[in-house]
Amino acid sequence: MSSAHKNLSVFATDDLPDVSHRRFAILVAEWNTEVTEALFNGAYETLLAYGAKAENIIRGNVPGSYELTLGAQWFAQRDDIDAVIALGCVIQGETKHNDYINHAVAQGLTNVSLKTGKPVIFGVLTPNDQQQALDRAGGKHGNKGDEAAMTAIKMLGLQKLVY
Ligand code: DLZ
Repeated sequence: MSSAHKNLSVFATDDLPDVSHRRFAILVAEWNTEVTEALFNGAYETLLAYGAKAENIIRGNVPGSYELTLGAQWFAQRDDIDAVIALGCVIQGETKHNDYINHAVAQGLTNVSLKTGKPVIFGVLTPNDQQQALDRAGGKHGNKGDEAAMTAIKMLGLQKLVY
C-alpha cells in the first residue's frame, strides 16, 4: 500500500481472519447431487484448510435449489451461526423453469443476507449442461464450492473490520 494511504483502515482480502471460533452452515441442494456433493466437499475442505473447526461446521440438505432460501434463513437466524454457504446446481432445461429458480434463489439469498446482516453466500451453479457444471465443481474451471467458502471467510474479515 502506498505511504499516502498509511493511516487508512483497510481489510485486504488476502489478510484473512481467524475463523477457528466462527460457525458456518453449509446448505446443499439434492438436485444434481454429483455436482452439489463436489461443491460441498470443496467448501468444507476449504473452510477446514483456512482454520475452521469441523465441530463448527453444520450441514443441511434441502430438496432443491429453490429451497436454499428458506433453509438459509433458518440457519442465518440462529445466533450461533456466523455465515451461511448455499450450494446448488440448476441446469438449463427445455422450459424457463431454471430461470425462475435462479432468480428466486439469487434474490432470496440476498434478502436473507441483508435481513440478518450475515454473509449468505450464493454458491449456485447455473450451467447449460452437466459438463459445464462438473467443470466448475472440481473440474477444469476449479470448484465454486471452494470459492464460496473463501467468500464467506473474506466477508467475516470485512465484518470484523467494520464492527
Ligand atoms: C424442479 C426443478 C428443476 C426442473 N430443476 C432443478 C435443478 O436443475 N436444480 C435444482 O436444484 N432444483 C431443480 N428443481 C427443483 C426446485 O429447486 C424445487 O425443489 C422444486 O421446484 C420444489 O419447490
